[in-house]
Order: sequence, then C-alpha cells, then structure tokens
Amino acid sequence: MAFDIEMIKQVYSRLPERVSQARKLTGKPLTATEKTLYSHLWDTSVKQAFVRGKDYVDFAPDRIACQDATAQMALLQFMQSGKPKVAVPTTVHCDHLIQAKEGATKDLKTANSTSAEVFDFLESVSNKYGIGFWKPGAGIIHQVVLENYAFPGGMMIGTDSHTVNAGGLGMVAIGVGGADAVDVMADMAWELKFPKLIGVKLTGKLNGWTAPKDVILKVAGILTVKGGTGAIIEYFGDGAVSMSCTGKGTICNMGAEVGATTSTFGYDAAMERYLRATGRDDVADAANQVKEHLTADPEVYANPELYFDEVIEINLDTLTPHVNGPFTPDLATPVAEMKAVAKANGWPLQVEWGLIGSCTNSSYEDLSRAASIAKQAVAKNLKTKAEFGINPGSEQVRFTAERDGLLSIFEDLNAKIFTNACGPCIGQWAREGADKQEPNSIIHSFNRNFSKRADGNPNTHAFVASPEMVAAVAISGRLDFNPITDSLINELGEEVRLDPPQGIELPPKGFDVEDNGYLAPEEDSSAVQVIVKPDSERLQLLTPFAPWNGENLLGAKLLIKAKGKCTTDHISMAGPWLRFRGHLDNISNNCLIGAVNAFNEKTNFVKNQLTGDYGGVPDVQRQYKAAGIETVVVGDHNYGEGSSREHAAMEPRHLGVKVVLVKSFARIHETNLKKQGMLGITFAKESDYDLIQEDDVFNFVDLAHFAPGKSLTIELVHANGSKDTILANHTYNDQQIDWFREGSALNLIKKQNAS
Ligand code: MIC
Ligand code: SF4
Repeated sequence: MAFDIEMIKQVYSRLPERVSQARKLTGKPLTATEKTLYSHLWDTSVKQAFVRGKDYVDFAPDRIACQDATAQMALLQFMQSGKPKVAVPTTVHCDHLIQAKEGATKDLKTANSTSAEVFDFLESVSNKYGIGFWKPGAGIIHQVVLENYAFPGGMMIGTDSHTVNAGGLGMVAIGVGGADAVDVMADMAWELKFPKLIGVKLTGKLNGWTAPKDVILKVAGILTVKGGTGAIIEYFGDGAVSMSCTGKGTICNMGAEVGATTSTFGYDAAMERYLRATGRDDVADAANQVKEHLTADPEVYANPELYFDEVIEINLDTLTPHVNGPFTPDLATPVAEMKAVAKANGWPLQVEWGLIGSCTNSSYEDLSRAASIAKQAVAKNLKTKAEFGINPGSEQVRFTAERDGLLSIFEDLNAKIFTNACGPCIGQWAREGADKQEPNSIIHSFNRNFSKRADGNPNTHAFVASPEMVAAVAISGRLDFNPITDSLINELGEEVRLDPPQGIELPPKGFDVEDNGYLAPEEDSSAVQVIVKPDSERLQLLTPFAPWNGENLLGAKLLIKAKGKCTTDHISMAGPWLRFRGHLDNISNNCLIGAVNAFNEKTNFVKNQLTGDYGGVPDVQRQYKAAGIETVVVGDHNYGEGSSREHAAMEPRHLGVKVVLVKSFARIHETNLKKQGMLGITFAKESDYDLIQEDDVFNFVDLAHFAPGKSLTIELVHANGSKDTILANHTYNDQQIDWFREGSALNLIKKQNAS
C-alpha cells in the first residue's frame, strides 16, 4: 500500500468539482497545471480567475519533503513555531552529507560517524514532530519521493530546488526555502505568484542515442538559465506519452536549471506502469478513476498557442544527443558539433571522469542504458580511458540493479559504486588531485555544473549529458567523441564501434529491496528529546532577527558589487561547507566568498570602507556589523540562481546586510530574502548598476513609506561627494512587507501564534 493513501484519495475525491469550478472561473479549457493549481487553493471560495505572472495566491500543498542539508535549518525554524506536529505529511531524507571516496560501504560508515550529530538530530526531530525519516544510504530525496510519494495531480513543496523531479509522475512539485516549508508544516497557506505557463510539445519518438536528458539539455539551450523564471512548463504530445515515467522525471528535474517554478506532464500509461511497478496499485487505481482531470482538456493540446503563454515544439525523431557546459547548464552543444566547439573554446579534450547518478539520472532505466554501453566496451575489448563513478538513486534501485547484474557490468570497467546519495553532484567528492587546480574535463549526468561544484577545483570543466553519453565519452576518454560516427581502437588494435544503448524501462522481475531505510515516526512522541549541544559546531539554535525600526535606511555601505553569475553556490558554497548547514554563525563564514568583485575581478576580496584595507567578504562584513553599519550587496542578472538553500539569504541577514539590489533575481532566492526580513530589490533601470562605485554610501530616502507596487528611491553618495539618485523596484505585497517589518516571516508566525 502507498504511503498516505487516504490523503491521496481525498485529493481525488474533491478533484472533479474543483476542476469544474476552475473551468467556470477561467471560462476556458484548462491545462493539467491549472487543474492541479486550482484544486489546491487554500481559500476555495475564490470568485475570480487569477492573473498569471501577477497575482499572489495562497495554496494548500499535500506534502513536504526536506533533505538533510536544508532540513536542519527548516526544522530549527519549525521548532520555534510552537506547533506540536507537522500539519501535512512530511519526510526528511539524508542524502547530501555522504562523501564519495572509496565506495558505498566504507563511505556510508564514515558519514554515519562524522555526521552522527546531525543525523541523530534529524532523526529525533522527525520522530518528535511526526515526520517520516529516510536514513543515510536510503537514497536521493527526489528518487525516493518519485518511488514512494509522488502522485498524479498532487501538489508538494520541498526544501530543494529539484523537488520538481516529481513532475515526472504528474505532480506540481515546487522547490522552496525552509521558511516556506515551515509555513505549511505550521498549518498555514503557502504563497506563490500564479505562474505563467510554457507548453512544450514533443512530437516523434526518442531513438538511437537520444535520451530524455537531451530534451531538457535542448530546452535549457533554448530558454537559458532564466528563461523559465516565473513559469511552469507543461510537456505534452505523442513524444511525451511515449517516454518512461523516470525519463519524464529527468526532464522535470532539470527544469530547475532554466529557472522554471516547476515542470509537469499529464497523467498517462507510463506513469501508471511506474506506479504499479513501485507497489502502488492503489494510487494507480484511484488515479484512473479521475483520469480526465489529471491531464489537460483536449482543446488545450489541440491548440496550445491559445492556452499557454509560450509554446516550444521539439521533434524527438530528429533531436540529437547534446552535451552542455562547461560552468553553466544552458550552454548546449549537439554532440556532432563538439569537435569544433571544444577546439574553438580551448576546452580540455581529455576527459578524466565519467559520473553517473544524481537525482536527475539515477533510475533503473538510466543505469540499464548506461550499462548497455559499458557491457559493449567489455565485450569489444575496450578499456575505459576515464575513471567511472556511479551513485544509484535509491536503495531500491541499487538492490534491484545489483540483483539484475547491472552493477557488476560497471564493476567490470573498474567503476566505483558510491553510496545511494548526492555525492559528487554536491561537492561531496574526495577527488584525488583536485587541490592542484589543474585544468581538466569531467562529464556527468547531473543537472548543475557551476564552477567548483563537484570537486572544488575552479579549473574543472564539468559537462552534462545523458548517462549513456557519459558512459560512451568516459570509455573513449574524449570530450568530442561522437558515438554515432566515431570508432575506437580496442586493446587488440582493432577498430570498433559502440552500438546505440538499450534500456529497460522497469525491471522485468520487479523492484526489490531488503531494507529501504525508512523509519516511521512514533504515534506518541511526547518522550522524544531533541538534543542540540550548546557547544556544537554543527548545530545552533536560532535567535530571532531584529525587527525593522520603520525608518529610512541612511548611510548604508557597499559590501560587494558582484559581477556576472552569482548563484547560490557563489553565495553559500556547498561541498566542505555542508557540515555547517545547521549552524548559522559558522556557515556565515562562507558568505559570498565565491562572488566576483566587480572592481577587481577577484573572489572574496573586498574593500573595507572603514579602513581602506581589503579582506574576505565575511570578515569585512563582520567588521561593519561590529561598527553598527548596515550594508548593501549589489548583483547582476538572475542573482541567487540554483539552489533553494536559504542559507544564502540567512547568512547575509545574520551578518548585518540589509539590502540586496540586483538586475534580476531567481525566484526561490528572492522569496528566501523576503522571508528572512531582507530587502531584495531590483534596479528600475538596469544600467544604473554601472553607477555603483566601490566607496558608495546608500541612502534609502523613502523606505519609511515602503508599500506594494511603489518604487524605492535610493541616493548614491560617491566618494568624491557627487550623488546619483536611482529607483529600485520590488515585488513585496502587504504580507511580505509585514515580514520585513517584523524582521522575518517566522517572527510574524510566532507573534500570530502567541496572540
Ligand atoms: C543543489 O543541488 O544545489 C542542492 C544541494 O540540492 C540544493 C539544496 C541545498 O543547497 O541544500 C538545491 O538544489 O536546492
Ligand atoms: Fe542532490 Fe545533486 Fe540532486 Fe541537489 S541536484 S538533490 S545535490 S543529487
């Protein structure tokens, strides 16, 4: 039986009526996305349709998922809310804190001892507040959610940007910061600006070397890292229906990389097969009864341009494999063009590692397709030129893949089988020699490839491709290898070719697992103690942020003007810093250390306006804080792209930054800033970014009249005494201004609970 089946049945029982209401409100046929959104409204008595891209709407998600690196902060906040149990089904998954080094058994043991304090904390908080707990080694959050919790037409939020993976099973699943999750855990509505809708019509059928991953690599090339911002992408068409459920998951997963709020597909036979194969006949049967409400109305897919804000069409018959990167996931190169492109850019052609895994591509089908390439290599006397690492997505996938002989195929190629966890995808990788910082190339099936992300080396050129392409490139050892046209020379000196991959959608003998790693919370948890040691370096109870004094902010100094890409990895790096995710003061020592200072092109090297000296960003900021001076961070486009980690908002807040002024924000990060009581605003005129000088002082001269829809005026006082007055826009509504006033959204919840 599926988890929380009663909740799922309830969602389905109210679905027909809510969908018909929504059809009346909007006066038109509905997309699958709209059906799910309108059937999850907090206030069901709404009288008007919402304006996409404009109206803030309160939603009531069905469930929440958190992973270990973000759950610590989320649950530390929830503990302050004063609630005895979480209000909706919630799970915690331990997947980010396990380093890939020697192989699964040893690595898991090491993680269990080095992170014991954090795992014990998460296990006891989960138990205390009625949260399901998935132990280290159980698998990557999004694969485990897809296998156990996702259901068509459901709505969930998760404290990880790749929560969107559950769109592969027809959910509207959205990544959020911990403070958003706390709202829903505390039985409050969850607010989102009603998204725009992008339709992607897939025609034809995947064939040969082309995989679901190539669909999203192509879409990323079209939309770029910010093209999906504020929108939900709905995929449809024959091509969509012909794809496996986990393949759809891959596409939705990497939709995070185009900034999309989420991506989804209408319910279909592939989803039904997956539900049944993963032991959820009950969900499949219930879904079948309300089938027509779990996909768009037929008129929508017949004339998509009438119902979506933008429509993209991709023909799978002619789509070819892609390799994206380096340093950004939207730099898409068709494999056939890689020879010329790599040469022109001077990318290192020799590939040193091929890594298969991450929440994007670690399903049974993914492993089977990559294994079919590995098997040929062995049979054709090829030795792999690069090293190979595999992280299966879950214990269920690993156990089944081992039983079916898939893992031993990789082992025949000397691959290392790492833990069922994120591993190298999030810098949890003890890569030998990375500290030498030599230029090199690696290829992986992950979703992100920002600088330093996998191994901390800024000169590692990381490329993203499908698992089978990763296998082929790793075997050849060359970035520009095109398996469709190129041959390889084997150990016997013969010329051989790799045939296209053969995948197995679902294990013919069914999935199997001995210990899936799940711990249910106790019914009566009154005796459960949650322990945070006062001298811990990994966990720290939170102290509330100070409220705003209601006055204009005058005399604020520039901390850093960040140039170019400034993702959450630049603002709050992961890898070695993941160990401090539960300790705000300690993790604040990584605040913005990866951001490039526009005045000297260096990272972690900014001017202290008090002394004229240069120093690291956290150090300089701590000096401003000690002197009682508030500061401003200035940034470029799509600031805060990437992760949902709210540390990227909490650290500057904790250190005394007041304002983040940028050309544009990524959605989750903008919300995180608001939730933590920061002022996140955008240049009304983008070119005003150029006016900001290194010694600037900022006066926010009308902040005292902070109101929805009203721009803010900023006076910039330059070192020579000259001034510029510029305008900044914001998207705060009344409630969000209250968060700012109270010092944070959590302060407001506490106040409301107390009254
Ligand atoms: C990531 O892929 O960057 C992460 C690590 O999963 C993050 C969450 C985090 O920073 O903990 C994400 O994508 O939200
Ligand atoms: Fe883990 Fe990587 Fe997926 Fe983030 S993207 S959840 S780090 S596997």
